[in-house]
Amino acid sequence: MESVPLENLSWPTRQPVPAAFDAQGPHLGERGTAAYRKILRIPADKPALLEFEAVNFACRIFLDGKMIGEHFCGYTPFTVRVPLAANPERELVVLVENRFDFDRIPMHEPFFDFYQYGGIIRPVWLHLLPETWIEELKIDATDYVGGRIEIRGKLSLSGLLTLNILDADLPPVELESGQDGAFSHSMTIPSPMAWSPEKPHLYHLQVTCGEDQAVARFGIREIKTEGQKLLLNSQPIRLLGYNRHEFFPNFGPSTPYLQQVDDVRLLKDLGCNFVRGSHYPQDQRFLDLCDEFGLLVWEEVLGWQQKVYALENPLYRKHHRQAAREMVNRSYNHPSVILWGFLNESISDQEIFSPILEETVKIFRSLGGNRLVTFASAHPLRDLYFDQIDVISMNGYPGWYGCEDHPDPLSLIKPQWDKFIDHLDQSGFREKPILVSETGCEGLYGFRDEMRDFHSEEYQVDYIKTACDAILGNERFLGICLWHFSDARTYAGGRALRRPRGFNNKGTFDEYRRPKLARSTVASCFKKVRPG
Ligand code: ADA
Repeated sequence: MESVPLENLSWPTRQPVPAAFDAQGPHLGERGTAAYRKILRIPADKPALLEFEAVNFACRIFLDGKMIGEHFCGYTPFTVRVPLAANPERELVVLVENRFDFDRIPMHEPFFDFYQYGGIIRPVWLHLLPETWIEELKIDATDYVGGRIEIRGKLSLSGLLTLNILDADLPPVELESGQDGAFSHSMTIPSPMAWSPEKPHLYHLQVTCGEDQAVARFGIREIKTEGQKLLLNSQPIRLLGYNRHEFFPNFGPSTPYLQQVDDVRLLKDLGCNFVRGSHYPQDQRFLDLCDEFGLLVWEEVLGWQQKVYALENPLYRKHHRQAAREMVNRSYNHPSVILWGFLNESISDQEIFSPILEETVKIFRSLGGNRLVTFASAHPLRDLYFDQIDVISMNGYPGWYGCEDHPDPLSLIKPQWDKFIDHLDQSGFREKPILVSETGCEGLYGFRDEMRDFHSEEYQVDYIKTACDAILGNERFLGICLWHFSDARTYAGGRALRRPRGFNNKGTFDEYRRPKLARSTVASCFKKVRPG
Protein backbone atom coordinates (compact mmCIF):
# COMPACT_ATOMS: atom_id res chain seq x y z
CA MET A 1 0.00 0.00 0.00
CA GLU A 2 2.93 2.35 0.75
CA SER A 3 4.22 2.28 -2.77
CA VAL A 4 0.98 3.01 -4.64
CA PRO A 5 1.77 5.86 -7.08
CA LEU A 6 -1.32 8.02 -6.75
CA GLU A 7 -0.75 9.88 -10.00
CA ASN A 8 -1.04 6.62 -11.96
CA LEU A 9 -4.42 5.66 -10.54
CA SER A 10 -7.51 5.66 -12.71
CA TRP A 11 -11.07 5.82 -11.45
CA PRO A 12 -13.05 3.31 -13.48
CA THR A 13 -15.99 2.61 -11.15
CA ARG A 14 -18.24 4.44 -8.74
CA GLN A 15 -18.48 3.03 -5.26
CA PRO A 16 -21.10 4.01 -2.68
CA VAL A 17 -19.90 4.96 0.81
CA PRO A 18 -20.53 3.53 3.31
CA ALA A 19 -20.30 0.04 1.84
CA ALA A 20 -17.99 -2.96 1.70
CA PHE A 21 -16.43 -2.94 -1.79
CA ASP A 22 -16.08 -6.74 -1.78
CA ALA A 23 -19.65 -7.63 -0.75
CA GLN A 24 -21.16 -7.20 -4.21
CA GLY A 25 -20.46 -5.89 -7.70
CA PRO A 26 -17.25 -6.15 -9.73
CA HIS A 27 -14.97 -6.67 -6.71
CA LEU A 28 -17.03 -9.34 -4.96
CA GLY A 29 -14.77 -11.51 -2.83
CA GLU A 30 -11.55 -9.74 -3.87
CA ARG A 31 -8.69 -9.02 -1.52
CA GLY A 32 -6.19 -6.24 -2.15
CA THR A 33 -6.08 -2.45 -2.06
CA ALA A 34 -8.95 -0.26 -3.21
CA ALA A 35 -8.49 3.43 -3.96
CA TYR A 36 -11.37 5.81 -3.28
CA ARG A 37 -11.39 9.38 -4.54
CA LYS A 38 -13.67 12.31 -3.82
CA ILE A 39 -13.42 16.02 -4.46
CA LEU A 40 -14.23 17.96 -1.28
CA ARG A 41 -15.18 21.60 -1.21
CA ILE A 42 -13.77 23.33 1.86
CA PRO A 43 -13.83 27.13 2.04
CA ALA A 44 -10.34 28.67 1.69
CA ASP A 45 -8.28 28.37 4.87
CA LYS A 46 -11.19 26.87 6.82
CA PRO A 47 -10.08 24.33 9.46
CA ALA A 48 -11.73 20.96 8.96
CA LEU A 49 -11.73 17.46 10.35
CA LEU A 50 -12.50 14.15 8.66
CA GLU A 51 -14.18 11.55 10.84
CA PHE A 52 -14.24 7.92 9.70
CA GLU A 53 -16.65 5.66 11.61
CA ALA A 54 -14.94 2.47 10.35
CA VAL A 55 -12.61 1.48 7.54
CA ASN A 56 -11.82 -2.24 7.14
CA PHE A 57 -9.08 -3.34 7.57
CA ALA A 58 -6.45 -0.62 7.12
CA CYS A 59 -6.20 2.67 5.27
CA ARG A 60 -3.99 5.55 4.30
CA ILE A 61 -5.59 8.93 3.72
CA PHE A 62 -4.20 11.46 1.23
CA LEU A 63 -5.28 15.03 0.65
CA ASP A 64 -4.03 16.83 -2.44
CA GLY A 65 -1.43 14.08 -2.86
CA LYS A 66 -0.05 14.23 0.72
CA MET A 67 -0.63 11.56 3.32
CA ILE A 68 -2.55 13.01 6.29
CA GLY A 69 -3.41 9.91 8.26
CA GLU A 70 -3.48 6.14 8.54
CA HIS A 71 -5.35 3.54 10.56
CA PHE A 72 -4.87 -0.19 11.05
CA CYS A 73 -7.99 -1.74 12.53
CA GLY A 74 -11.52 -2.12 11.21
CA TYR A 75 -14.74 -1.35 13.08
CA THR A 76 -13.38 1.52 15.23
CA PRO A 77 -13.65 5.25 14.50
CA PHE A 78 -10.84 7.75 14.04
CA THR A 79 -10.37 11.36 12.93
CA VAL A 80 -7.86 13.14 10.73
CA ARG A 81 -7.19 16.89 10.65
CA VAL A 82 -7.40 18.49 7.20
CA PRO A 83 -4.42 20.80 6.48
CA LEU A 84 -5.40 24.38 5.57
CA ALA A 85 -5.29 25.43 1.92
CA ALA A 86 -6.23 28.46 -0.16
CA ASN A 87 -7.81 26.37 -2.90
CA PRO A 88 -11.34 25.28 -1.88
CA GLU A 89 -11.27 22.26 -4.17
CA ARG A 90 -9.47 19.39 -2.40
CA GLU A 91 -8.78 15.91 -3.63
CA LEU A 92 -9.31 13.21 -1.03
CA VAL A 93 -7.89 9.75 -1.80
CA VAL A 94 -8.28 6.87 0.62
CA LEU A 95 -6.36 3.65 0.03
CA VAL A 96 -8.14 0.80 1.76
CA GLU A 97 -6.62 -2.63 2.19
CA ASN A 98 -8.50 -5.83 3.04
CA ARG A 99 -5.57 -8.26 2.75
CA PHE A 100 -4.57 -10.45 5.65
CA ASP A 101 -1.05 -9.44 6.64
CA PHE A 102 -0.30 -10.06 10.30
CA ASP A 103 2.98 -8.14 10.23
CA ARG A 104 1.24 -4.86 9.36
CA ILE A 105 -2.44 -5.36 10.20
CA PRO A 106 -2.40 -7.80 13.12
CA MET A 107 -5.94 -7.10 14.39
CA HIS A 108 -7.45 -9.01 11.45
CA GLU A 109 -6.69 -12.70 10.94
CA PRO A 110 -8.08 -15.11 8.36
CA PHE A 111 -9.28 -17.75 10.83
CA PHE A 112 -11.97 -15.60 12.49
CA ASP A 113 -15.36 -17.28 12.18
CA PHE A 114 -16.96 -14.37 10.31
CA TYR A 115 -16.25 -13.07 6.85
CA GLN A 116 -14.07 -9.97 7.00
CA TYR A 117 -15.10 -7.54 4.32
CA GLY A 118 -13.12 -4.51 3.20
CA GLY A 119 -13.93 -0.90 2.49
CA ILE A 120 -15.21 2.30 4.03
CA ILE A 121 -17.94 0.33 5.73
CA ARG A 122 -19.42 3.06 7.93
CA PRO A 123 -20.17 6.77 7.42
CA VAL A 124 -17.53 9.46 6.90
CA TRP A 125 -18.11 13.02 8.10
CA LEU A 126 -16.44 16.22 7.04
CA HIS A 127 -16.65 18.73 9.90
CA LEU A 128 -15.98 22.36 9.01
CA LEU A 129 -14.59 23.83 12.19
CA PRO A 130 -15.21 27.27 13.67
CA GLU A 131 -12.39 29.08 15.43
CA THR A 132 -13.11 27.34 18.72
CA TRP A 133 -14.90 24.01 18.56
CA ILE A 134 -16.06 21.32 20.93
CA GLU A 135 -13.60 18.45 20.72
CA GLU A 136 -14.99 16.19 23.42
CA LEU A 137 -18.12 15.84 25.51
CA LYS A 138 -18.74 13.16 28.14
CA ILE A 139 -21.54 12.79 30.62
CA ASP A 140 -21.55 10.58 33.71
CA ALA A 141 -24.60 9.97 35.86
CA THR A 142 -23.13 9.72 39.34
CA ASP A 143 -26.36 9.47 41.32
CA TYR A 144 -29.34 8.05 39.46
CA VAL A 145 -31.73 8.68 42.36
CA GLY A 146 -30.73 12.28 42.99
CA GLY A 147 -30.24 13.06 39.26
CA ARG A 148 -26.61 14.10 39.69
CA ILE A 149 -24.59 14.26 36.49
CA GLU A 150 -20.98 15.24 35.79
CA ILE A 151 -20.21 16.87 32.44
CA ARG A 152 -16.66 16.86 31.09
CA GLY A 153 -15.27 18.01 27.82
CA LYS A 154 -12.68 19.86 25.86
CA LEU A 155 -12.68 22.88 23.59
CA SER A 156 -10.00 23.31 20.95
CA LEU A 157 -9.02 26.64 22.57
CA SER A 158 -9.93 28.11 25.93
CA GLY A 159 -13.25 29.93 25.85
CA LEU A 160 -16.75 30.50 27.17
CA LEU A 161 -19.47 27.92 26.75
CA THR A 162 -23.10 27.33 27.67
CA LEU A 163 -24.56 24.06 28.91
CA ASN A 164 -28.27 23.47 28.52
CA ILE A 165 -30.21 20.33 29.36
CA LEU A 166 -32.97 20.43 26.77
CA ASP A 167 -35.42 18.18 28.58
CA ALA A 168 -35.20 19.36 32.17
CA ASP A 169 -36.51 22.38 33.97
CA LEU A 170 -33.08 23.94 34.51
CA PRO A 171 -31.63 27.28 33.47
CA PRO A 172 -28.65 27.18 31.05
CA VAL A 173 -25.25 27.40 32.73
CA GLU A 174 -22.41 29.62 31.49
CA LEU A 175 -18.90 28.36 32.01
CA GLU A 176 -15.32 29.22 31.20
CA SER A 177 -12.94 26.48 30.19
CA GLY A 178 -9.42 26.14 31.54
CA GLN A 179 -6.36 27.36 29.61
CA ASP A 180 -6.15 24.02 27.82
CA GLY A 181 -9.83 24.14 26.81
CA ALA A 182 -10.88 21.48 29.34
CA PHE A 183 -14.12 22.04 31.23
CA SER A 184 -16.24 20.19 33.77
CA HIS A 185 -19.43 20.88 35.60
CA SER A 186 -21.88 19.05 37.90
CA MET A 187 -25.63 19.42 37.62
CA THR A 188 -28.67 18.01 39.35
CA ILE A 189 -31.61 17.12 37.15
CA PRO A 190 -34.87 17.61 39.04
CA SER A 191 -37.23 14.60 39.29
CA PRO A 192 -34.81 12.44 37.30
CA MET A 193 -36.10 9.57 35.21
CA ALA A 194 -33.72 6.63 35.17
CA TRP A 195 -32.85 4.73 31.97
CA SER A 196 -33.77 1.03 31.83
CA PRO A 197 -34.81 -1.50 29.15
CA GLU A 198 -38.43 -1.08 30.27
CA LYS A 199 -38.27 2.74 30.30
CA PRO A 200 -35.38 3.91 28.15
CA HIS A 201 -35.60 7.56 29.11
CA LEU A 202 -33.07 9.82 27.39
CA TYR A 203 -31.87 13.36 28.06
CA HIS A 204 -30.13 15.81 25.73
CA LEU A 205 -27.31 18.16 26.67
CA GLN A 206 -26.72 21.08 24.34
CA VAL A 207 -23.32 22.74 24.48
CA THR A 208 -22.77 26.05 22.72
CA CYS A 209 -19.40 27.67 22.28
CA GLY A 210 -19.24 30.63 19.89
CA GLU A 211 -20.34 29.34 16.50
CA ASP A 212 -20.09 25.69 17.50
CA GLN A 213 -22.91 23.68 18.99
CA ALA A 214 -23.12 20.02 19.98
CA VAL A 215 -25.97 17.96 21.39
CA ALA A 216 -25.12 14.82 23.33
CA ARG A 217 -27.75 12.30 24.31
CA PHE A 218 -27.39 10.46 27.59
CA GLY A 219 -29.29 8.38 30.12
CA ILE A 220 -29.24 8.30 33.89
CA ARG A 221 -28.52 4.82 35.15
CA GLU A 222 -26.26 2.81 37.42
CA ILE A 223 -24.84 -0.62 36.76
CA LYS A 224 -22.94 -2.68 39.32
CA THR A 225 -22.55 -6.17 40.66
CA GLU A 226 -23.42 -7.34 44.14
CA GLY A 227 -22.28 -10.87 44.81
CA GLN A 228 -23.79 -13.10 42.15
CA LYS A 229 -26.22 -10.42 41.00
CA LEU A 230 -26.14 -7.68 38.43
CA LEU A 231 -27.95 -4.58 39.63
CA LEU A 232 -29.36 -2.02 37.24
CA ASN A 233 -30.52 1.01 39.23
CA SER A 234 -30.33 -1.16 42.36
CA GLN A 235 -32.69 -3.80 40.91
CA PRO A 236 -31.40 -7.32 40.15
CA ILE A 237 -31.64 -8.01 36.45
CA ARG A 238 -31.09 -11.16 34.39
CA LEU A 239 -29.71 -10.86 30.88
CA LEU A 240 -31.65 -12.45 28.03
CA GLY A 241 -30.40 -11.95 24.56
CA TYR A 242 -28.26 -12.67 21.57
CA ASN A 243 -24.90 -12.25 19.98
CA ARG A 244 -25.20 -10.14 16.86
CA HIS A 245 -22.89 -9.73 13.89
CA GLU A 246 -23.33 -6.57 11.85
CA PHE A 247 -24.28 -8.45 8.66
CA PHE A 248 -26.77 -8.41 5.83
CA PRO A 249 -26.47 -10.26 2.48
CA ASN A 250 -25.04 -8.15 -0.36
CA PHE A 251 -23.95 -5.43 2.07
CA GLY A 252 -21.82 -7.48 4.49
CA PRO A 253 -21.06 -5.42 7.60
CA SER A 254 -22.76 -2.26 6.27
CA THR A 255 -26.18 -3.27 7.53
CA PRO A 256 -28.81 -0.87 6.16
CA TYR A 257 -30.36 1.37 8.81
CA LEU A 258 -33.88 0.01 8.34
CA GLN A 259 -32.51 -3.47 8.92
CA GLN A 260 -30.90 -2.29 12.14
CA VAL A 261 -34.27 -0.90 13.22
CA ASP A 262 -35.88 -4.21 12.37
CA ASP A 263 -33.19 -6.17 14.23
CA VAL A 264 -33.96 -4.19 17.37
CA ARG A 265 -37.67 -4.86 16.90
CA LEU A 266 -37.07 -8.58 16.40
CA LEU A 267 -34.92 -8.74 19.54
CA LYS A 268 -37.49 -6.86 21.61
CA ASP A 269 -40.33 -9.03 20.28
CA LEU A 270 -38.44 -12.10 21.49
CA GLY A 271 -38.36 -10.66 25.00
CA CYS A 272 -34.64 -9.83 24.90
CA ASN A 273 -33.14 -7.12 27.08
CA PHE A 274 -29.54 -7.73 26.01
CA VAL A 275 -27.33 -7.92 22.94
CA ARG A 276 -23.63 -8.65 22.60
CA GLY A 277 -21.93 -6.98 19.66
CA SER A 278 -19.84 -9.91 18.54
CA HIS A 279 -16.93 -9.58 17.94
CA TYR A 280 -16.24 -5.87 17.38
CA PRO A 281 -17.90 -2.52 18.07
CA GLN A 282 -21.27 -2.29 16.34
CA ASP A 283 -22.49 0.59 14.18
CA GLN A 284 -23.21 3.71 16.24
CA ARG A 285 -26.68 3.88 14.74
CA PHE A 286 -27.42 0.43 16.14
CA LEU A 287 -26.22 1.56 19.57
CA ASP A 288 -28.44 4.65 19.26
CA LEU A 289 -31.38 2.33 18.63
CA CYS A 290 -30.44 0.24 21.68
CA ASP A 291 -30.50 3.46 23.74
CA GLU A 292 -33.89 4.40 22.33
CA PHE A 293 -35.64 1.05 22.53
CA GLY A 294 -34.00 -0.28 25.68
CA LEU A 295 -31.50 -3.03 24.99
CA LEU A 296 -28.48 -3.49 27.25
CA VAL A 297 -25.28 -3.88 25.26
CA TRP A 298 -21.97 -5.69 25.62
CA GLU A 299 -19.55 -3.91 23.31
CA GLU A 300 -16.20 -5.52 22.55
CA VAL A 301 -12.88 -4.85 20.86
CA LEU A 302 -12.27 -6.77 17.64
CA GLY A 303 -10.86 -10.17 18.56
CA TRP A 304 -11.34 -13.87 17.94
CA GLN A 305 -9.30 -16.71 19.45
CA GLN A 306 -5.99 -14.81 19.41
CA LYS A 307 -3.01 -17.09 19.96
CA VAL A 308 0.37 -16.73 21.70
CA TYR A 309 2.10 -15.11 18.72
CA ALA A 310 -0.49 -12.30 18.67
CA LEU A 311 -0.56 -11.64 22.40
CA GLU A 312 3.21 -11.32 22.55
CA ASN A 313 3.45 -9.15 19.43
CA PRO A 314 4.10 -5.47 20.30
CA LEU A 315 2.29 -4.13 17.22
CA TYR A 316 -0.77 -6.24 17.95
CA ARG A 317 -0.78 -5.01 21.53
CA LYS A 318 -0.46 -1.40 20.41
CA HIS A 319 -3.34 -1.69 17.94
CA HIS A 320 -5.45 -3.52 20.51
CA ARG A 321 -4.96 -0.73 23.08
CA GLN A 322 -5.79 1.87 20.46
CA ALA A 323 -8.95 0.01 19.40
CA ALA A 324 -10.04 -0.25 23.05
CA ARG A 325 -9.58 3.51 23.52
CA GLU A 326 -11.36 4.38 20.27
CA MET A 327 -14.33 2.16 21.17
CA VAL A 328 -14.68 3.52 24.70
CA ASN A 329 -14.33 7.09 23.58
CA ARG A 330 -16.92 6.83 20.82
CA SER A 331 -19.52 4.92 22.82
CA TYR A 332 -19.10 6.70 26.13
CA ASN A 333 -22.48 8.43 26.24
CA HIS A 334 -24.61 5.40 25.32
CA PRO A 335 -26.55 4.38 28.43
CA SER A 336 -27.29 1.03 26.77
CA VAL A 337 -23.62 -0.03 26.89
CA ILE A 338 -23.09 -1.72 30.26
CA LEU A 339 -20.22 -4.10 29.52
CA TRP A 340 -16.85 -3.67 27.84
CA GLY A 341 -15.44 -6.89 26.42
CA PHE A 342 -12.30 -8.01 24.62
CA LEU A 343 -10.39 -11.02 23.29
CA ASN A 344 -13.19 -13.47 22.61
CA GLU A 345 -12.10 -17.05 23.37
CA SER A 346 -8.41 -16.27 23.61
CA ILE A 347 -5.80 -18.13 25.66
CA SER A 348 -6.98 -16.97 29.07
CA ASP A 349 -5.84 -20.36 30.37
CA GLN A 350 -2.20 -19.35 29.83
CA GLU A 351 -0.05 -16.81 31.63
CA ILE A 352 0.83 -15.01 28.42
CA PHE A 353 -2.72 -13.61 28.58
CA SER A 354 -1.89 -11.57 31.69
CA PRO A 355 -0.15 -8.45 30.24
CA ILE A 356 -2.79 -7.72 27.59
CA LEU A 357 -5.56 -8.40 30.08
CA GLU A 358 -4.00 -5.97 32.52
CA GLU A 359 -3.53 -3.14 30.04
CA THR A 360 -6.98 -3.54 28.48
CA VAL A 361 -8.78 -3.69 31.82
CA LYS A 362 -6.87 -0.58 32.88
CA ILE A 363 -8.14 1.30 29.82
CA PHE A 364 -11.72 0.21 30.47
CA ARG A 365 -11.59 1.05 34.17
CA SER A 366 -9.89 4.41 33.78
CA LEU A 367 -11.66 5.66 30.64
CA GLY A 368 -14.80 3.57 30.38
CA GLY A 369 -17.24 5.25 32.80
CA ASN A 370 -19.84 3.31 34.76
CA ARG A 371 -19.50 -0.04 33.01
CA LEU A 372 -18.39 -3.53 33.90
CA VAL A 373 -15.59 -5.51 32.33
CA THR A 374 -15.63 -9.03 30.93
CA PHE A 375 -14.21 -11.33 28.28
CA ALA A 376 -15.84 -14.43 26.80
CA SER A 377 -13.84 -17.46 27.86
CA ALA A 378 -13.69 -20.90 26.26
CA HIS A 379 -11.95 -22.54 29.22
CA PRO A 380 -14.61 -23.48 31.75
CA LEU A 381 -12.33 -25.45 34.02
CA ARG A 382 -8.90 -23.95 33.26
CA ASP A 383 -9.32 -20.19 32.93
CA LEU A 384 -6.77 -18.30 35.03
CA TYR A 385 -8.23 -14.80 35.03
CA PHE A 386 -11.82 -14.77 36.28
CA ASP A 387 -10.67 -12.83 39.32
CA GLN A 388 -9.77 -9.83 37.11
CA ILE A 389 -13.21 -9.23 35.63
CA ASP A 390 -16.63 -8.22 36.96
CA VAL A 391 -18.79 -10.74 35.13
CA ILE A 392 -17.59 -14.27 34.29
CA SER A 393 -18.67 -15.03 30.74
CA MET A 394 -18.47 -18.50 29.23
CA ASN A 395 -18.98 -19.73 25.69
CA GLY A 396 -19.95 -23.37 25.34
CA TYR A 397 -21.56 -25.74 22.87
CA PRO A 398 -22.23 -28.99 24.76
CA GLY A 399 -24.46 -31.23 22.68
CA TRP A 400 -23.06 -29.85 19.43
CA TYR A 401 -19.29 -29.88 18.86
CA GLY A 402 -17.47 -33.11 19.55
CA CYS A 403 -20.44 -35.31 20.23
CA GLU A 404 -20.74 -36.97 16.81
CA ASP A 405 -20.72 -40.44 18.34
CA HIS A 406 -22.88 -39.69 21.34
CA PRO A 407 -26.26 -41.47 21.33
CA ASP A 408 -28.07 -38.60 23.08
CA PRO A 409 -26.17 -35.31 22.65
CA LEU A 410 -28.89 -33.17 24.26
CA SER A 411 -28.37 -35.06 27.52
CA LEU A 412 -24.88 -33.51 27.71
CA ILE A 413 -26.10 -29.95 27.98
CA LYS A 414 -27.33 -29.58 31.56
CA PRO A 415 -24.60 -31.66 33.24
CA GLN A 416 -21.89 -29.65 31.51
CA TRP A 417 -23.27 -26.26 32.57
CA ASP A 418 -23.91 -27.56 36.12
CA LYS A 419 -20.34 -28.84 36.29
CA PHE A 420 -19.05 -25.41 35.31
CA ILE A 421 -21.04 -23.71 38.07
CA ASP A 422 -19.87 -26.26 40.66
CA HIS A 423 -16.28 -25.76 39.58
CA LEU A 424 -16.51 -21.97 39.89
CA ASP A 425 -18.31 -22.05 43.21
CA GLN A 426 -15.65 -24.37 44.57
CA SER A 427 -12.79 -22.26 43.17
CA GLY A 428 -13.66 -19.11 45.08
CA PHE A 429 -16.04 -17.44 42.61
CA ARG A 430 -19.26 -17.90 44.57
CA GLU A 431 -19.58 -14.11 44.75
CA LYS A 432 -19.42 -13.37 41.02
CA PRO A 433 -22.14 -13.24 38.37
CA ILE A 434 -21.82 -15.88 35.65
CA LEU A 435 -23.18 -15.32 32.17
CA VAL A 436 -23.44 -17.82 29.34
CA SER A 437 -22.08 -15.55 26.63
CA GLU A 438 -22.54 -18.02 23.77
CA THR A 439 -24.39 -21.25 23.20
CA GLY A 440 -26.44 -22.65 20.36
CA CYS A 441 -26.31 -24.97 17.38
CA GLU A 442 -26.79 -24.87 13.64
CA GLY A 443 -30.25 -25.07 12.10
CA LEU A 444 -30.38 -24.71 8.35
CA TYR A 445 -33.32 -22.54 7.38
CA GLY A 446 -35.95 -24.73 5.73
CA PHE A 447 -34.27 -28.04 6.60
CA ARG A 448 -37.14 -29.74 8.40
CA ASP A 449 -36.52 -33.27 9.52
CA GLU A 450 -38.82 -35.63 11.39
CA MET A 451 -35.71 -37.46 12.62
CA ARG A 452 -34.72 -34.16 14.32
CA ASP A 453 -31.14 -34.68 13.17
CA PHE A 454 -28.15 -32.32 13.37
CA HIS A 455 -28.55 -29.16 11.26
CA SER A 456 -32.34 -29.45 11.19
CA GLU A 457 -34.55 -26.69 12.53
CA GLU A 458 -36.05 -29.32 14.84
CA TYR A 459 -32.71 -30.19 16.46
CA GLN A 460 -32.08 -26.49 16.95
CA VAL A 461 -35.46 -26.17 18.70
CA ASP A 462 -34.64 -29.09 21.01
CA TYR A 463 -31.16 -27.73 21.65
CA ILE A 464 -32.28 -24.22 22.54
CA LYS A 465 -35.11 -25.47 24.75
CA THR A 466 -32.74 -27.78 26.65
CA ALA A 467 -30.06 -25.09 26.98
CA CYS A 468 -32.50 -22.39 28.12
CA ASP A 469 -34.10 -24.74 30.66
CA ALA A 470 -30.68 -25.73 32.03
CA ILE A 471 -29.29 -22.20 32.16
CA LEU A 472 -32.26 -19.99 32.88
CA GLY A 473 -33.73 -22.59 35.26
CA ASN A 474 -30.62 -22.16 37.41
CA GLU A 475 -30.67 -18.82 39.25
CA ARG A 476 -26.90 -19.02 39.61
CA PHE A 477 -26.62 -17.96 35.95
CA LEU A 478 -26.99 -14.27 35.31
CA GLY A 479 -28.47 -15.03 31.93
CA ILE A 480 -27.95 -16.32 28.45
CA CYS A 481 -26.67 -14.74 25.28
CA LEU A 482 -27.57 -17.13 22.48
CA TRP A 483 -25.31 -17.73 19.52
CA HIS A 484 -26.59 -16.33 17.20
CA PHE A 485 -29.20 -13.74 16.22
CA SER A 486 -29.11 -14.25 12.44
CA ASP A 487 -27.05 -16.41 10.09
CA ALA A 488 -23.92 -14.63 8.92
CA ARG A 489 -21.39 -15.32 6.20
CA THR A 490 -18.14 -16.82 7.37
CA TYR A 491 -15.20 -18.73 5.95
CA ALA A 492 -14.54 -18.96 2.25
CA GLY A 493 -12.29 -21.75 0.93
CA GLY A 494 -11.33 -24.87 2.83
CA ARG A 495 -12.57 -23.75 6.23
CA ALA A 496 -16.07 -23.52 4.77
CA LEU A 497 -16.15 -27.33 4.93
CA ARG A 498 -17.09 -26.83 8.60
CA ARG A 499 -19.79 -24.34 7.68
CA PRO A 500 -22.57 -25.37 5.26
CA ARG A 501 -23.26 -22.60 2.68
CA GLY A 502 -20.17 -20.72 3.95
CA PHE A 503 -22.41 -19.37 6.71
CA ASN A 504 -22.49 -19.70 10.46
CA ASN A 505 -26.01 -21.11 10.53
CA LYS A 506 -26.71 -20.88 14.25
CA GLY A 507 -29.08 -17.94 13.78
CA THR A 508 -32.60 -18.00 15.14
CA PHE A 509 -33.24 -16.03 11.96
CA ASP A 510 -31.55 -16.67 8.66
CA GLU A 511 -29.52 -13.91 7.01
CA TYR A 512 -32.69 -12.27 5.61
CA ARG A 513 -34.22 -12.41 9.13
CA ARG A 514 -36.67 -15.13 8.11
CA PRO A 515 -37.52 -16.86 11.39
CA LYS A 516 -36.62 -20.48 12.01
CA LEU A 517 -38.75 -22.73 14.18
CA ALA A 518 -36.59 -21.79 17.18
CA ARG A 519 -38.03 -18.29 17.31
CA SER A 520 -41.12 -19.30 19.26
CA THR A 521 -39.01 -21.58 21.47
CA VAL A 522 -36.79 -18.67 22.48
CA ALA A 523 -39.75 -16.36 22.97
CA SER A 524 -41.44 -18.77 25.37
CA CYS A 525 -38.22 -19.54 27.29
CA PHE A 526 -37.50 -15.84 27.73
CA LYS A 527 -41.09 -15.10 28.68
CA LYS A 528 -40.82 -17.42 31.68
CA VAL A 529 -38.04 -15.20 33.04
CA ARG A 530 -39.35 -11.81 31.88
CA PRO A 531 -43.12 -12.15 31.70
CA GLY A 532 -43.70 -8.48 30.66
C1 ADA B 1 -17.28 -19.54 19.17
C2 ADA B 1 -17.07 -18.13 18.66
C3 ADA B 1 -18.14 -17.68 17.71
C4 ADA B 1 -18.54 -18.79 16.77
C5 ADA B 1 -19.04 -19.98 17.56
C6 ADA B 1 -19.45 -21.16 16.69
O1 ADA B 1 -17.81 -19.62 20.39
O2 ADA B 1 -16.92 -17.19 19.69
O3 ADA B 1 -17.67 -16.58 16.99
O4 ADA B 1 -17.45 -19.16 16.01
O5 ADA B 1 -17.98 -20.44 18.38
O6 ADA B 1 -20.37 -21.01 15.92
O7 ADA B 1 -18.81 -22.21 16.80
